[in-house]
Amino acid sequence: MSFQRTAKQTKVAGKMNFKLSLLFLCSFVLVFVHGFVKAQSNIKSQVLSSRSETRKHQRSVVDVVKRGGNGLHSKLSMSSERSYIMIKPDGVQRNLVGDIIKRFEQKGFQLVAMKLVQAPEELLTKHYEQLADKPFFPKLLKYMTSGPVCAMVWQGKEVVATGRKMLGATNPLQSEPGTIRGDFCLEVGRNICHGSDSVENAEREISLWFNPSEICEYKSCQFDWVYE
Ligand code: DAT
Ligand code: MG
Repeated sequence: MSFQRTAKQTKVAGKMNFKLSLLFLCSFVLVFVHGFVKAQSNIKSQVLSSRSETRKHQRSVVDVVKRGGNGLHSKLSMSSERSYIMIKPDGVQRNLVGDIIKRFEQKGFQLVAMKLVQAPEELLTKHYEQLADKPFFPKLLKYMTSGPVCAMVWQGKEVVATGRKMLGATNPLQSEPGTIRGDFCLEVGRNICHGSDSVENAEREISLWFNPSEICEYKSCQFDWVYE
């Protein structure tokens, strides 16, 4: 028996090898293509599901804000109360504008409008219309028109009631130390600062002293550090 291949046998073996290699290559290509297509579809479904999660999250945030569920809506509405605060002519002349503004700023209130005004008598008569029949009214008008006032609108949670506490009593001698009138003045006719006494009066006074276009609307960068 001879172990040497004939030429014909070698040719047949060569053809077989070629076919096997081709088969192997085709299977390899098939496996590769299958894996690639599967990976692509996985990525696509992941992207789609993350998009739908994002949409779901956005919808739920909007719903929550609409309902006021996470407090954002209520946070915005409770922080939108406004008060008319006015530094009277003696406060301006005594360079107390900065000290008074500082107290409101430090408390966390937001300044939304401010201007110096040499107020005409008619405007002050309207502003103090509830005191028109008081004996001190003419003196009050003379004092309030004796120089410029610093007219301001401050905004924030319960700013009207809190602003009144920060001002102190009408008579400075009865104002607690630590309040503006308690710290800076002595006489009722020189009590340096005005603050609205109710939310309704605040809106009335703001509309007397300011045009709507003079009042700014902006989100303070401190907002989320002042309100929880
Ligand atoms: P407040 O400014 O504390 O709201 P108010 O509205 O009763 O007090 O009076 C407005 C201003 O009028 C007050 O800041 C100072 C003056 N005033 C009030 N009572 C007075 C009085 N008895 N004598 C003199 N001026 C007075
Ligand atoms: Mg008053």
